[in-house]
Amino acid sequence: MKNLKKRLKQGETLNGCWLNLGSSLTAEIVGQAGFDWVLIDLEHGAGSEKDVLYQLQALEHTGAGAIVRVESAESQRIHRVLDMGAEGIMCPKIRNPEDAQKVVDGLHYPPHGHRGVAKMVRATGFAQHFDRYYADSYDTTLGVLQIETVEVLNHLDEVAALEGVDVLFIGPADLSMELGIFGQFNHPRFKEALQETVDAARKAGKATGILFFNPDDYQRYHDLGIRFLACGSDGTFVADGARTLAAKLNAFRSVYK
Ligand code: 3PY
Ligand code: MG
Repeated sequence: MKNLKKRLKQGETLNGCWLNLGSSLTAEIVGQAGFDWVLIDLEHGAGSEKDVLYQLQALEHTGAGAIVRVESAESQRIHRVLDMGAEGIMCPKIRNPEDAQKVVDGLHYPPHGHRGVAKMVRATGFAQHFDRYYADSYDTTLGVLQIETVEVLNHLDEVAALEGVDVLFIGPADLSMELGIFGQFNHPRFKEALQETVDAARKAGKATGILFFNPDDYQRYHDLGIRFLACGSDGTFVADGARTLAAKLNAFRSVYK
């Protein structure tokens, strides 16, 4: 565990990125690069649940804490990735407090939720330290809920106040799409939704997060009080590096031909 939940509670700003290639090798490279956290994506991206295991193993010896975005709040989806050793989960498309409670139920053992118990899993050292894992799990398992539907904007205070909800994470692509202003991140309605999310989280003593692709947006979001920041993905890093290099080589070829 890399103590993401504890560090957020202490008010730290945590820098992260997405992993959407389903690759244990890019997970390892990115994990060694200096990010505080990474998100292994099962909602989108190329990886399967089995690939999550290999990515978590690759990340184990790096400084990056790993959370997994599950495809739905189905408890089995949440249990399986937590049992594999994920430090928390992100759930997309939360609409209301009932959706949020379903996530919390899958995330935590009683009395905080209804997570199913399996002792012989990777997260517990294959039963070697189940008691310790169980005792610490509420304080170490991070619950990240995505704010990206129009409906949830009417329930932000109730969702933020739920025990077990740690981060309200804005999904800018889906949220702007649902608001009918796709990609217009400077649109007044988008900015208003951002501010409402930050305000609700702050009132409840919770953190706010967002994904962006241009590092120059860091200050804008940080100034708003967003502290769980993700920029780019292993896919964008490979694509950017490859395109930049290919363009340079092609430019040299046209000069030195
Ligand atoms: C979105 O932008 O919709 C996402 O889910 C990524 O944060
Ligand atoms: Mg989304």
